[in-house]
Amino acid sequence: MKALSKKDVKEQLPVKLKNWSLDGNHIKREYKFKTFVDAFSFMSAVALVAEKMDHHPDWSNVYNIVNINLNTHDARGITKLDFDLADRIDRIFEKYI
Ligand code: H2B
Repeated sequence: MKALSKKDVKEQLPVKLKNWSLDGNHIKREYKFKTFVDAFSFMSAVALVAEKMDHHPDWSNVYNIVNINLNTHDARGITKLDFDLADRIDRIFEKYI
C-alpha cells in the first residue's frame, strides 16, 4: 500500500472525513463520550474491526475522551487503509452519540 501525498490527503480529508485533520504524519480525531464505559465500549468495538482489517489505531483514552491517530506504519505515511479505518470508526461512533 503506497502512501498518499500530503496534497492528496489535504484534498480528500474534508470531503471524505469531515471531523479528521492532518497532523504531521498521521490523521487524527478526538471522540467525546458521556461516560468512561461508553468510551471503553467504543474502543472494544473499534479493536475488533481493526483486528479484522489488520490495521490498528494509535490511540489514547482519558476518562470519556478517546484520541485516535492513524497512519500506515509499513508505508511510513497515510494510505487508503487509514481512510477506510477512519470511516469505519466514525460509523461505530454514531451508535454512541
Ligand atoms: N497497523 C497500522 N496502522 N499500520 C501498519 O502498517 C500495520 C498495522 N501493519 N497493523 C500490520 C499490522 C502489520 O504489521 C502486520 C504484520 O500485518
